[in-house]
Amino acid sequence: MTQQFGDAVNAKVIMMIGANSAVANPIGFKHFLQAKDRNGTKLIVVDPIYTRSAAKADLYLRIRSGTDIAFVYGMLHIIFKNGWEDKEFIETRSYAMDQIRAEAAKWTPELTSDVTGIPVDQIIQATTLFAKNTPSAIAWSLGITQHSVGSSNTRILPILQIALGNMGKKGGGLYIIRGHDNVQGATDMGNLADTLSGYYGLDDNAWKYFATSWGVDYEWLKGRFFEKKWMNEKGYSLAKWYQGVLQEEKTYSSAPIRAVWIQGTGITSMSQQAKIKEALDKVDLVVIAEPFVNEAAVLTSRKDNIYILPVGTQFESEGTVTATNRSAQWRSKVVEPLYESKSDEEVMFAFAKKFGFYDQFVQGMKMDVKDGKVVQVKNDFKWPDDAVREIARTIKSIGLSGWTPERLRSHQENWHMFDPVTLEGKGPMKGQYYGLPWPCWDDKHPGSPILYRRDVPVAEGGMGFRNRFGLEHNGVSQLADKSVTVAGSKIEGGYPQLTKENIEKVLGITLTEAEKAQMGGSWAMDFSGLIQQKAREAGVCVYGNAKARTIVWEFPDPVPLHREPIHSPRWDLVQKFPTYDDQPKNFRVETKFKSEQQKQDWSKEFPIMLVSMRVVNLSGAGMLERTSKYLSAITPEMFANIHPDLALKHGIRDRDMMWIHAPHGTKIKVKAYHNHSVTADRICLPYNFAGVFQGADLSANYPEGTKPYAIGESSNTITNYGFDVITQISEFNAGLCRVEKA
Ligand SMILES: Nc1nc2c(c(=O)[nH]1)N[C@H]1C(S)=C(S)[C@@H](COP(=O)(O)OP(=O)(O)OC[C@H]3O[C@@H](n4cnc5c(=O)[nH]c(N)nc54)[C@H](O)[C@@H]3O)O[C@H]1N2
Ligand SMILES: Nc1nc2c(c(=O)[nH]1)N[C@H]1C(S)=C(S)[C@@H](COP(=O)(O)OP(=O)(O)OC[C@H]3O[C@@H](n4cnc5c(=O)[nH]c(N)nc54)[C@H](O)[C@@H]3O)O[C@H]1N2
Ligand SMILES: [Mo]
Repeated sequence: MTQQFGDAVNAKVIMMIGANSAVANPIGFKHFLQAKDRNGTKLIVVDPIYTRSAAKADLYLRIRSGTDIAFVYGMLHIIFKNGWEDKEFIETRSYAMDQIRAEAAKWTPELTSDVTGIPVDQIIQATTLFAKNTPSAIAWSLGITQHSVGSSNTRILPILQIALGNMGKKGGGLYIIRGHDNVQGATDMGNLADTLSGYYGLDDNAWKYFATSWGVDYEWLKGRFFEKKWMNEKGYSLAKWYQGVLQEEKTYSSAPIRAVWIQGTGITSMSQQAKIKEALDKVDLVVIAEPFVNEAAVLTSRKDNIYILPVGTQFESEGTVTATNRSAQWRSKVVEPLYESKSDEEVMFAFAKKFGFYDQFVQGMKMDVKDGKVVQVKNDFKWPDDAVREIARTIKSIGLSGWTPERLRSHQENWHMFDPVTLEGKGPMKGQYYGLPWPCWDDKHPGSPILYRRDVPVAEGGMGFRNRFGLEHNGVSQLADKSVTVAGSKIEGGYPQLTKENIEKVLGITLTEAEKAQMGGSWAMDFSGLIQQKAREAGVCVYGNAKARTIVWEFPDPVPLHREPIHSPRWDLVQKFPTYDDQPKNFRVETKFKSEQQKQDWSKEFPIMLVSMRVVNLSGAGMLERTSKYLSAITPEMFANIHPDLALKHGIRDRDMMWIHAPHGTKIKVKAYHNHSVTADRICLPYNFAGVFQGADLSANYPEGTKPYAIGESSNTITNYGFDVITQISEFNAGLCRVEKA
């Protein structure tokens, strides 16, 4: 997310595409409503469903699921044709827009309308409103990411903002709205199968850097792996871990997965529930460490070697979480963990002790930097303060270096001293933004509430685009043009990211021998902090001042392309816009694309589109809220929203039970709610239920006294097969089904 919510009042138009924040992020959505009220900001909503957010829109476009790339190209087509693009921005701060322009040329309003289902006049109206009233902003969430083309979706929207010069500005940018309260923090900390913490890549250099910061021997770390080569291999993703157990499709690992440890993540919220059940049944051991009974324990039929360990909630622990706008927030412990439960970190410490690596696990919290070297400075650690210090010392890639437990605590204790719209601190908090939104380069830096602003100095949160992809590509410089000087910078125009090797030349300085001896190889791996110090003195950003690239040459689609969903209702378009080739190795498993998409015309037997939604009273897999009498009373049963025309065609009356069948032979039995938010070609269902599986009530599987007030089918039993080619996120939001009266 490039902005922070308060900045919404500065936008003339906000286009919400693939998000329903009125339900999923009501507090964030309030900022958009305030922008409408206070500033006359226009809201465009693009969604296959007429959502509660759509109900607040000035303009609502009903898009066919999985066709956003086509839609945005349709917008770009009109923009380029009319010359509405920001030519200077494109020329001086972006790379390869000509290739985007060439693709956009194909997307006439007529073709765009045919593919997306949005009428031509609405495409023109929305584009005109959005492009002619800058700064305009985009908000997106899962309707964009949960597709086989999810990663391309997330590229085409920033490209639109670059084309319009809507980046690095108040009122512009991207609201990429994250999910749970700490999803941003969790990914920043490396809860990902394909990076180390702070998005450091899986390579020897990064491992060695972390080994140094953690005060452990690199050879010891290496020895934790079965073979060295696994160290730099992506792991299994949460979306497809079951394949590592079942080994039906080709997998890449030394052995099948034999045990699963589940701590703080849903299992019943993932697609392919039938496969997940099989995998849970098959492994040797299942451990679940959580405040509630994760319904994975209910889904499996196993009777032994399954353990549920009670863990405290957020109210029973202390530390930082990171919000969707990159701001950290200190969280205080309200009570000690209740009854026999333990905090998450205690469980992890006990785990490490049991498996013999506790000393190494906590060593990083006893280390600090002295004369540029990481050395042990104490014999014990204080949780969570020393964990925060370890993070600040290590994670330079996204600029967490300015974090200290003291700074973050003082923000939490002084909420009233921060401006709710700009996040600027007042009085004693002056010179800091609330939560030190990253990048926060050092302990004097205020944080960066809006990314890529060049009208403010780096020391006050400004920066150019990051120089991440080399100095040139196909003979073209990747550095920003001479005219793109960040305010207060000693260097005119673009410059590369700083390394020990180039820093003297780039900044025009001379290092002393002592400085050279202490300095790390690159800004992202410099424990001495000297690179940052020199950069600060020169008004320069350590990561460079580059062009934003609009093509990603290492991806299967360097230029984002529209590709039909794996299960598409338009067989004619499947031929014209086929998906990717099958991926023999996607993370650790074979993943089908074309072979699945083209096997047959799925839409003949399964003509109805399937879209996910959220309900305001339930969150995630829903167990937490379904154990509350009052919250479950709002949605006491699993349901699907279905248009009366479609329902009655199948003899299904309002509140009748119906079967929904998916292409792979799975089915769920749910209550039909006649509803006009959907059209007669699609149905929409919440994903927040579990406890019923393909018609079978699993009530008997709940440990005594733990059955929630509401149980129901998981929509993910019928989520179709399909995964993003880069991230492996499930195609939760596009699929096919058929319905039948139960
Ligand atoms: N069909 C469909 N499926 C989806 C989605 C969709 O849109 N459609 N959305 C997907 C998305 S974006 C997400 S994020 C997932 C979310 O789905 P889940 O990850 O299933 O979300 P939660 O139910 O919040 O699961 C978190 C679990 O953590 C436990 N927990 C809560 N607090 C703590 C704690 O402090 N410590 C520990 N150890 N445990 C705790 C809870 O008991 C709960 O069982 O679902 C995905 N699945
Ligand atoms: N009450 C509640 N709040 C939550 C959660 C919850 O479970 N319950 N979960 C939290 C989590 S983990 C997350 S990640 C966020 C998610 O936040 P949101 O993504 O805002 O939530 P969704 O309801 O999944 O909204 C996605 C919207 O995208 C639309 N959509 C589907 N396919 C497409 C498409 O191809 N194109 C376009 N343009 N739109 C499409 C859907 O119809 C839907 O309205 O919510 C968070 N907040
Ligand atoms: Mo999420």
